[in-house]
Amino acid sequence: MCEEKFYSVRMRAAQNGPHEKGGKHISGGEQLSTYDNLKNAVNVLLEKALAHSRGNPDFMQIQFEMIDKPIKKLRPLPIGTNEVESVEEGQAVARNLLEKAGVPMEIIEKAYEKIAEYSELRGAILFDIRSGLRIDGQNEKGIRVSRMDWLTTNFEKWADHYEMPRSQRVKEALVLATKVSAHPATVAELCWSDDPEYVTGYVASKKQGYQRITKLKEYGDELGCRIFFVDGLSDLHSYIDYLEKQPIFVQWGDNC
Ligand code: WAQ
Ligand code: MG
Repeated sequence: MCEEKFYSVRMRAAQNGPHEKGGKHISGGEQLSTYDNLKNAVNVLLEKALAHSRGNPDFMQIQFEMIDKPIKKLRPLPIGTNEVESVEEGQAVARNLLEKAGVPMEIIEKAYEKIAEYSELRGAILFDIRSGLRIDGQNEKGIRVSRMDWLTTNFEKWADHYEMPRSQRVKEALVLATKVSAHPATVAELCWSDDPEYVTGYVASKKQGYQRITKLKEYGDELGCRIFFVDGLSDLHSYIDYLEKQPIFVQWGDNC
């Protein structure tokens, strides 16, 4: 399996036209697949977008391409769950975790002031913790992290072991957080879904791992958030290249 060729499979779906023509983002997804599994990978992404709580898409693009670089393996970030009763309590926990991860409080406040403005994206915001400025320059698009996955059988073993739901969503979020936090310039990530029915979000960092917070927004709210707080970035272009292009497999345990 380790020597096999892999393909990056990506999907984006929107309503009222494609994203670049002002359509509403419905869903996106990325997988790594062997050639034999491509049909299945495309189907998983197709289904993810066709039955989506943000609405029915009228535009969808699914593409695959062979990966020419070796795939790096990463252990999943350690996981923790913070049970909270309210959005206020959840957001207080999130700010506290961000501060402990090394984001200064005034920068956290600055980022929060911008969250409503940033919440219609299909990607993530890069926020520099020195200047307190957004640095990705991608406007309504954001940066989409890609070329990453976790083999389902290995993920399910992990999920059973940690008594976590065997959910595609948890898998995708932990894969993304593991890839992003593995870069030396990433200080922390703050995320909650733009899907109206999903209110659990997280703060991830090298120091504290993947810290789930059970309520970061009200049920029914379609405004999501994904911010990568970065520090000491000498080369923005190579950071973005890592996020978009470096292939990563998350793997738990030591088989392979
Ligand atoms: N790269 C960059 N940004 C992304 C990506 C990606 N691959 N995927 C999603 N985003 C951004 C985009 O702006 C979305 O609107 C936003 O994040 C939310 O994405 O229980 O479901 O896929 O442990 O809706 C976290 C908690 C769930 C899971 C997060 O996000 C758990 C979630 P969604
Ligand atoms: Mg979503």
